[in-house]
Amino acid sequence: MAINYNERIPNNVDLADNRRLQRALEAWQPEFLNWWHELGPEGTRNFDIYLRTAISVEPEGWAHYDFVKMPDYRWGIFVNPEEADKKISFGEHKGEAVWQEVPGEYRSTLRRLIVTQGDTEPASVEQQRMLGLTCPSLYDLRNIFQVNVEEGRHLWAMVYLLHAYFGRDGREEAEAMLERHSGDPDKPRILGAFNEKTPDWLSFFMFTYFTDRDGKYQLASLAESGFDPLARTCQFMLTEEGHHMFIGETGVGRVIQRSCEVMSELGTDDPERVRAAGAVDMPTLQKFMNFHFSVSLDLFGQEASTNAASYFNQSLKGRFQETMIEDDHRLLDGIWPVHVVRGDEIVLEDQPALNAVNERLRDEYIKDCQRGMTRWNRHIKRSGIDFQFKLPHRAFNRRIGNFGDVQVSPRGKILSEAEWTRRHGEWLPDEEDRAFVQSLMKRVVEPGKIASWVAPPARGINHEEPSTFEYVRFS
Ligand code: BYC
Ligand code: FE
Ligand code: FE
Repeated sequence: MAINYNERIPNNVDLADNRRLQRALEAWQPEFLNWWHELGPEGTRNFDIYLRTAISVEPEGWAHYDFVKMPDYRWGIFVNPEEADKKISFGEHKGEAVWQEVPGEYRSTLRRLIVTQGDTEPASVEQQRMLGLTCPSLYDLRNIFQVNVEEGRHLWAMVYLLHAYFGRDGREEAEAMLERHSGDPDKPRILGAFNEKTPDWLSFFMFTYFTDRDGKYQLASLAESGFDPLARTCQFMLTEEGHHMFIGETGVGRVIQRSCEVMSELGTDDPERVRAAGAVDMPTLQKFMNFHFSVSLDLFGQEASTNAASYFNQSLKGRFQETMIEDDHRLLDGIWPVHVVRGDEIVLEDQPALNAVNERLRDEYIKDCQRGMTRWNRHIKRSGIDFQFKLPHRAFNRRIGNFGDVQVSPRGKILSEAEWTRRHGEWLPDEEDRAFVQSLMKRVVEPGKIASWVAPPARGINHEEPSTFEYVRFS
């Protein structure tokens, strides 16, 4: 299953054998490139960047590392191979052969899922487009480009499905992907988090830790789909996703490490003095975590969702690692504990598992967020600093679902509007915090040099030495 790079659109889906589809995608390609030039990474023309490119979909050896001149990156369409005799693993169609074509009755539902997934990919590129101008090091500059080109490729992945399986409506949806824009008041991106700003590198690291991780869980659920082309597409996207979350975890980790070093050198944790030394104080980091975690929790949808129940029943979107779960995979009479507001308290209540599919996925996600945070906390402890980060309560700062119209503290206490107004600045970054973080954003591009607020990476990309390697060459 090697990928053919001799064609205009690199692919492993035999595009050359389907002239109509090939022509349709070749007509979309220049629109994508226009979008990339206008709303992709700012000021990167002619940068020579050390990037990985997919060369096969085999788990081993799928990636090739080399310098790529920025506009010449080759976005392609890569799908995992079909498995012989693969069966649908959940929902009404459990046990039937997976579908290689779209079942007529699920056409609009599937299209909507694919459009929602696809919409997030270019949205994130738009959100991050100015960050190259203030990169903390060449290593980080290279990493953000890597994420951006791969999110661009994820858009290609969804656009391929739309063109290949949804005819004219699919082509129209593919065009609309380039017409909605992050934060656009008239044509915003579909999901909330993708209309927020990513104005600085701390936000970028938080985004790749918390929001790309929603990508992992959503893609994993779609990778279970009875519609096999979607499942196989998402399986390959997940291979790329690991590195995005790695950038998030190590990025936030390096910021924390630098703050710990500064606190040890100064012999104080006084936030003002940490800031004066050019590092980010721990309370500010906690506020950024609170923000990105809560905004990402909204991406899982409502706790009780008939949409999610239908997706599951119709065998279109499964649960995380569906085949590893030991139950009937139908959820006919299962229950799931769900957080709900009762009076002035938040309590756990058993609800039908079928309606709680979103909440169950959110539960998995929260556990996963906690794992990286535990690793950060371990490093803090080891460096002798008396501080531990904590995930806020899942009801904190939510817009969607059971907690969308109550105000809740990070510890899970329901607050009056007045108390929220008075106190939210303790929990979420305020303008002054954001202005401070922005003041740290200075471009550093000498090989091996690094900004004041972040520690150097422990390891380089593809075993290259981070202190000398020129990850990006400017010409
Ligand atoms: N913002 O029944 P509900 C990624 C809407 S990230 C705005 O709970 P459902 C990436 C909802 O659409 C992964 N609106 O909805 C990461 C619905 O609208 P209607 C992206 C929202 O469908 C970083 C209504 O509220 N992939 O890949 O069960 C960088 C009722 O809600 C939001 C996917 O999302 C929101 N946050 O669940 C790059 C997978 N939440 O019907 C990339 C595909 C809900 O009233 N999407 N609404 O008009 C889905 O599976 C589902 O659409 C959702 C929502 C899980 C998002
Ligand atoms: Fe993605
Ligand atoms: Fe990603």
